[in-house]
Amino acid sequence: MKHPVFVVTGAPNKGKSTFVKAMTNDASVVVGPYARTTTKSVSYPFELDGETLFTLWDTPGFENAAEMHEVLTGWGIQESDHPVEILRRFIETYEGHEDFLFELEIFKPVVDYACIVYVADCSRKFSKSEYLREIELIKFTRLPRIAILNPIDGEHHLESWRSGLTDYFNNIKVFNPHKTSFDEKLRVLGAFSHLDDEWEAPLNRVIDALRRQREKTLEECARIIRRTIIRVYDREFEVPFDAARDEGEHREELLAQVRQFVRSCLDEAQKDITRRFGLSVDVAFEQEIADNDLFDATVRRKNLSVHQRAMVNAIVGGGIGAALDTAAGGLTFGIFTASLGLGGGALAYLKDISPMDLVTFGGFDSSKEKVRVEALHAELGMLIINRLRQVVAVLYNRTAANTEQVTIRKDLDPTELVRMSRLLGNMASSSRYRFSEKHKIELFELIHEKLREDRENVEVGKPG
Ligand SMILES: Nc1nc2c(ncn2[C@@H]2O[C@H](COP(=O)(O)OP(=O)(O)O)[C@@H](O)[C@H]2O)c(=O)[nH]1
Ligand SMILES: [Mg+2]
Repeated sequence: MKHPVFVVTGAPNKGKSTFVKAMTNDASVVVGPYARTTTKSVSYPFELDGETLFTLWDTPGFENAAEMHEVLTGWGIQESDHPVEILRRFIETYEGHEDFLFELEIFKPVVDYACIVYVADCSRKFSKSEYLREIELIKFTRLPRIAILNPIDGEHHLESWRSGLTDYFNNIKVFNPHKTSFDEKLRVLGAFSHLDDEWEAPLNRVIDALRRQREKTLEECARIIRRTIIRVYDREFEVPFDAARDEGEHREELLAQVRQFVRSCLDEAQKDITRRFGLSVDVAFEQEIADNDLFDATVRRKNLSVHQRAMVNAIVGGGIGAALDTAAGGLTFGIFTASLGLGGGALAYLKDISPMDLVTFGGFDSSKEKVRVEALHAELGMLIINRLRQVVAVLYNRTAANTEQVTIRKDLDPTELVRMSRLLGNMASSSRYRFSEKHKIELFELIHEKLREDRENVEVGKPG
């Protein structure tokens, strides 16, 4: 069976190419700030396991829709004529004719049966004189057709576009390819699937496959994050004792080692995660996920709230353990924050945090040959999880077209914090825990659960 074909059209510079890029995730789609960036129609097949499931055509914008419309109506079309046949005739007649270069590019892929996707910018005024001819041409084909309203600078004229287009299209969807979350993309595919009965099955397959692929990817990401934590906790750091240097200098050197190692582990995990999402590894990351030095105070603050840090340290330190045991079941965030606000943990955070406090150093004994790191703190594991959660949330919602900021709205709740802190505390301090199957599974489950929850709780676009 022939797979579904969508020809993306519209006036110049309305985000047609950006739409194609977002839907296919194909980085090679050319998007430009000037009209006429696209001059030839190009097809972008969407493949899965080597099979093409649908094709999107990126086309140049309309240039001479009014004249084309005039020619067609001048031909005195009969009701019995099939519009696609008339289009064929038009293409044959005007092949190579420079008045209709772009119109021919648009309609050539249409005549083998396709759905027409009309992209318009609903932040600009809907003007009949400007757009009527092109939408009439689209209606003339009697092919399935859908309008995508792209709010490039906001939805100011959404309603006038809706009412202007409603008689011409089978469906109208608002979709901003710059800010699309993964789920919205599936929503558009869902709308596509309703345009033609025969397309429902293949497009549902695409949607199912994308969903399943995402589930699998999240599971893999949870494994990558777990592996990163175990790797970091399991690493031993030591430097030879040097009588000419004091304790502080030895510690600095050890800290530099840990810092470097954690950073390289994070870089590697990030690359690995990026690959799982099928994006290229050299995708330009914005600041929010670019800085992997978790020992830097600013980066650290961004990845662990005052509240979380206080909790992790209080729980691991056993300070308020018993109280938390009973509290974890039903306490709200507010009460938690308030009670901890009085405790040492939160206050300590408000003072300057030091990279040294993520590491416990071994004793400084001049008779020993080496100075070593005794343990890394649970807080470091928490920082790694939060940092990589952010990476996953960004990539989950990233398409080749979308470079917007992604914010995770909901954080760990108290119960999760307690469980995670306890587990990390145990794993950080003993290899017995680190390598116990039971604890490894528990860590995986906690991370996986969080990743699945995060995707419902993200905001795509500049906050506020
Ligand atoms: N801010 C913003 N810019 C967009 C959006 N969609 C497209 N653009 C920009 O508009 C310009 C034209 O986009 P393009 O896809 O090449 O338009 P086309 O000529 O219709 O193919 C490019 O500079 C895009 O980056 C959007 O949703 N938001
Ligand atoms: Mg274009």
